[in-house]
Amino acid sequence: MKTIAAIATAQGSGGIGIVRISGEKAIEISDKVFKSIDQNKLSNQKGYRAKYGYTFDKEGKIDETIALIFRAPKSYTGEDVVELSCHGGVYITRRLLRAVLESGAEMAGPGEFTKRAFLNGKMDLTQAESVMDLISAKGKRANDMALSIREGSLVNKIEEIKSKLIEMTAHLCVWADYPEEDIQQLELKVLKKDIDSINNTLQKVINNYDSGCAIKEGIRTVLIGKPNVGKSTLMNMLSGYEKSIVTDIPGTTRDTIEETVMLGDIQLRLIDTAGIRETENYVEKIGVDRAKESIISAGLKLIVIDGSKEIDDEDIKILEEAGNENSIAIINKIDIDNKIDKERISKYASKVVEISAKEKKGIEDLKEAVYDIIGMTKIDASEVIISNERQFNIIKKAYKCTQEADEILKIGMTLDAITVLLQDAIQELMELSGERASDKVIEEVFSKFCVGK
Ligand SMILES: Nc1nc2c(ncn2[C@@H]2O[C@H](COP(=O)(O)OP(=O)(O)OP(=O)(O)O)[C@@H](O)[C@H]2O)c(=O)[nH]1
Ligand SMILES: [Mg+2]
Repeated sequence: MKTIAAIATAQGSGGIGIVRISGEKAIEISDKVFKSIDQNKLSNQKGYRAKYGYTFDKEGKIDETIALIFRAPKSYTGEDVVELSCHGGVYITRRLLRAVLESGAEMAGPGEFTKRAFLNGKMDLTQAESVMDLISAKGKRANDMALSIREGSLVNKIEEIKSKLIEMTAHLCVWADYPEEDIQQLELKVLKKDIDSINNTLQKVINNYDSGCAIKEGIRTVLIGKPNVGKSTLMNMLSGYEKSIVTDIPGTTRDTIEETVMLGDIQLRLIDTAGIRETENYVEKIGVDRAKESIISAGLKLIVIDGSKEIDDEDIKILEEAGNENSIAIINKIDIDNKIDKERISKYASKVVEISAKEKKGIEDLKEAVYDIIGMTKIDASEVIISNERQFNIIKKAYKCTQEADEILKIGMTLDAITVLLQDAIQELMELSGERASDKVIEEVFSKFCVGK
């Protein structure tokens, strides 16, 4: 396989920039561009050694550089790898990469380092996919979720299920040689129990998918309510700075304003909107329409009500418009007064919380309500959470097979049919880990990566 190279660090100014080289000739090529100050060649070094020196091209010295050597198979890709760390400037790293390419390496494609790691058995496909998720994680939960899959939580669970399925189909094949009367009831009971347990595990992974997506991508969350109830104050409080203009003039916010904020370790893609009311003002009217439209695509709706005043028909109308699914009624300004009965409005929303956006009170309750709605509180730390559509679809297909096997077993159909279904489930799970994935699937997975990863 050809030796590949790419800039592994972000394109921009930074303390350090790394050019990564992987392949049979990685060390030989590095020796052409790198001179250690002790004159020792990299090819004479063992793995896991770092050397200090300079990199050069035809025009002369490029920069001070540290060369880090990994020897196959003990490297990220499983091949010989050299990482040349120079100062992190766009020009320097590009010049160094050019020198490396001119010395015999070829430019790496998107995700090619990780793809090689996969092809060389350093990781399975789910672990490879988690690398991108780790890089793009924006909060602790997303970080934990990706790292757990990177460390093998998903592949291990799938391996466990697969081994069980293989054992079961092997048994079934043996039984197939005998008349069914000979199969002991007890054995059928064990079979049923095993299928049930597999179904449970797969179903849990499927059920947690939405939470996984919410953790990874953030939840599109809309802030709605009458004018002047404190939507923008809440937005600013959550984002930690004055993103939205706050005044005591009703109708201050005229357009939708978006900001990504963290609530606990969950990311919300928060949208502040114009206060909803009947208005003759042309510009405000457009804003009100936009506010109403934003409700449709929101995964979470925060309806803010001014608690220092009696609730009125307009508040109720907005609550009704938002609906009582994935919605939180927020009674704000409780530092002044709370004239609103929590119970009375509980039927309009999934949750009701009382806060003071101005005095930053009640935010814990808000966080809990959000966690409850997206199912975070139900997730056990030991469970595998996925946020990847490919994985989700495969697990769903495998589940369909095992579930059908369960049904067939219940109605006492032939064991042959069960064997076929369990074998199908095994095939699906092999696609998940990449053992049986087609080139097209593999291409697709790595095409989403950036160059250098
Ligand atoms: N006492 C008190 N005042 C608040 C609180 N939240 C907001 N306010 C005040 O209420 C007024 C309106 O706040 P905004 O955040 O602009 O309200 P809004 O819902 O965005 O209003 P529009 O953009 O006009 O729809 C401002 O004077 C805020 O300081 C609160 O928790 N307590
Ligand atoms: Mg506002």
